Amino acid sequence: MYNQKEFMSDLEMRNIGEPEFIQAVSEVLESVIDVVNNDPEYLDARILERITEPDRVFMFKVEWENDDAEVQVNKGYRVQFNNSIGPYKGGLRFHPSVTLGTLKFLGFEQIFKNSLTTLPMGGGKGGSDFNPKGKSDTEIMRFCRSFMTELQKYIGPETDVPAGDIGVGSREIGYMYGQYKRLRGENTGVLTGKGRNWGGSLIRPEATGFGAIYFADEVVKAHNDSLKDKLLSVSGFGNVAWGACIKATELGAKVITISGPDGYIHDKDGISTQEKWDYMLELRASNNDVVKPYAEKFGVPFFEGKKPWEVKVDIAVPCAFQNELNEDDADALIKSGVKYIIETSNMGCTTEAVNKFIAGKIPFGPGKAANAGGVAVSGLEMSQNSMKYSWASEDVDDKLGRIMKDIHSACVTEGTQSDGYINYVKGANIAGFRKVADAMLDLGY
Ligand code: 2IT
Repeated sequence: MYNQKEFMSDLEMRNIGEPEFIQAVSEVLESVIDVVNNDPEYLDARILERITEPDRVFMFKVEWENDDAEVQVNKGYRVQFNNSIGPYKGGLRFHPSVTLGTLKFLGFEQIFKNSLTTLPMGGGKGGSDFNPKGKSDTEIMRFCRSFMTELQKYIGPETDVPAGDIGVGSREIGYMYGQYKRLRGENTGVLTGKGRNWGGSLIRPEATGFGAIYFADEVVKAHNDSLKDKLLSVSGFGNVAWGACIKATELGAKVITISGPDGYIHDKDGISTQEKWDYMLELRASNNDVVKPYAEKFGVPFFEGKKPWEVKVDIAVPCAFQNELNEDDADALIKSGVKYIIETSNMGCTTEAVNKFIAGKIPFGPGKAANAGGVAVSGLEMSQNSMKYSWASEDVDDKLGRIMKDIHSACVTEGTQSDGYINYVKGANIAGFRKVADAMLDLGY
């Protein structure tokens, strides 16, 4: 039998200085501890020790030259966490905050998320402490080239398939894929999130945001409610927030906030026109990492240094960063009458915030379920690359919708409490965990 406290203190001793990883494991453990303790096979196989230790971690140096011909050095990583159900799969994050601990938390979450998608993908994550803010396009290209020169040794279409994450979009994927091809001469599905002209899947750019809103649609329906006329607050202004604004509008809801590291904008009319969506893409492509110009362009209020969780809405949709929504934010949202939380960033809410929502019986869709649409369409991109074929956008969108529906059902099956409250956190963790743990049993050690 596992003792939860002892297991966690032992894990902390073995993973010093990695608080986000500890947090991610602790949240999964909380959900699955009873499942494991009631299964002699899981106990005998020491599943928890094995699933919390990455298969391997690569750490490497990335040397590149800036536009002033000065030599720059960054850290590069790839964490191959678990490949029991398929090739390692997960994004690359370029952000100055990236550490090994960050990527271990993201890789760990990815195991269960990928399992939930129903597609055969294991968990991995990678990235660098490279800061794209203020960099020129050629600097980004040189960095990506150098990063891939090393990364290509560890990845492959049947072993480990990276994609984008924060700071890595189709531009960066393009430069990395170009270098992979230069070095290996292969046209394969070694990366996903590729451009549509060179092997990418339609709907991949939209997939995370669309998927989150499909998931939200399932959540409201399960509560005899609808997205029609609902007010949403979204954080972030990147690819995920963009997709969420588009799909929410399509389903009759209104997104009234987006945010950046500089603050948030409050657009009462809704971020609901093609012009506004296109402007979000422009903002992202500028590499400035600020949202204030949106307020100036569309004449709406900007709240410097503030988070959008102070705005009264029906549904809060964090789409930016881990732990971006804390206990105080949760209190403010609950006080103003929020009805649902759709966590779309990876571990976007602190443990304390999640516990508040659950204690308040507010339906809370965790990131590993709500944002799984992104990696799901990456899985579909892999399928299309393997077949040397491409599906129409309606086909991909339809598959995405069905996957999000299935993820929601899995959460309901595993997470419905005796009082009828659907604990989506527990549901997602147990459903995601079972499949991987059972595969580990089947495969031996
Ligand atoms: O967090 C995520 O699921 C992603 N960044 C997407 C990963 C992928 O392989 O598309």
